Amino acid sequence: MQVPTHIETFLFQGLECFRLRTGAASAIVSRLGAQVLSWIDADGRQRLFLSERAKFDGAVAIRGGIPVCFPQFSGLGDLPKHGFVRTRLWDRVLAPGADASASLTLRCADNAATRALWPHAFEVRIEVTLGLAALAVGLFVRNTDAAPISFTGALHTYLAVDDIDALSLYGLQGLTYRDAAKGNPIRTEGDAQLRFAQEVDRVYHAVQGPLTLGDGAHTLSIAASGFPDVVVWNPWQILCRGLPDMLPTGYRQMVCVEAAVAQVPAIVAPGQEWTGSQTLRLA
Ligand code: TA6
Repeated sequence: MQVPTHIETFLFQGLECFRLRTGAASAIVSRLGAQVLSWIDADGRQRLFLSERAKFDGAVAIRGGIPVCFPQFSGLGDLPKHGFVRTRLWDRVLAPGADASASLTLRCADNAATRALWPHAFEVRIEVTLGLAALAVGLFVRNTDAAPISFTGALHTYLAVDDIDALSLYGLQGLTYRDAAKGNPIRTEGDAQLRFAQEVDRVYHAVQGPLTLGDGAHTLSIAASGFPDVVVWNPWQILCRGLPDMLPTGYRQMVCVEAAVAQVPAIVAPGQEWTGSQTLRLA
């Protein structure tokens, strides 16, 4: 059966956005940051967290959805935290029949402002594909410079959570991780399920298989390719109170499970392209 797909442009929170529809599922992607801001599944359930206090003025990154962190993950270098493309206006890459597609591609490239911070020529693209029961986001990093480029980054996915006390993340047991919430020691995950009862900020290395997020009756499979690391973040109560763009109780409604290049930077030769993706699938 052919599933109807459609893309339209519209204003959301004053931002130029695209709405993708595949059957009864829909997603919203902002030109600002090429950020997915909403994914509503075919049952009408919102799967991404977007803070009620998120700022949409472009001065700071939008708190929620799927921010694109590039060319630096977090504070792993001298650039602004999480790089500089979260507050860039990206352009749509239009192909014939694009408005009847289930996929949207946005691009941004170096300019004088990025070269002042990071002296490299590059082009990055984000491709968002909405399926009936899945959302996939691809990141493509093309080196348009004459010398190799090296970057870290992430798809900083904020997932909506019903009950943080009942939440479990499966699939990390046996992996080493850097515990950023505890002063960065390297540990090995001993538990089959990660539960949330305090601040969690961990970079898991060499993640192979898909992870499973159990949220009461709702289960999500989280798979990645190309990205070697997975970052799991929940600020919990005290840090959350210090975030001006979060409700004090916002940490109870979200968890970030991020596809990342963090431990070892990716190196892209001139003229080459690096590709990574994250797929969220209803399970
Ligand atoms: O990915 C986890 C993390 O690096 C945390 O340390 C936390 O700071 C979070 O990202 C949010 O960063 P942001 O710059 O968006 O406030």
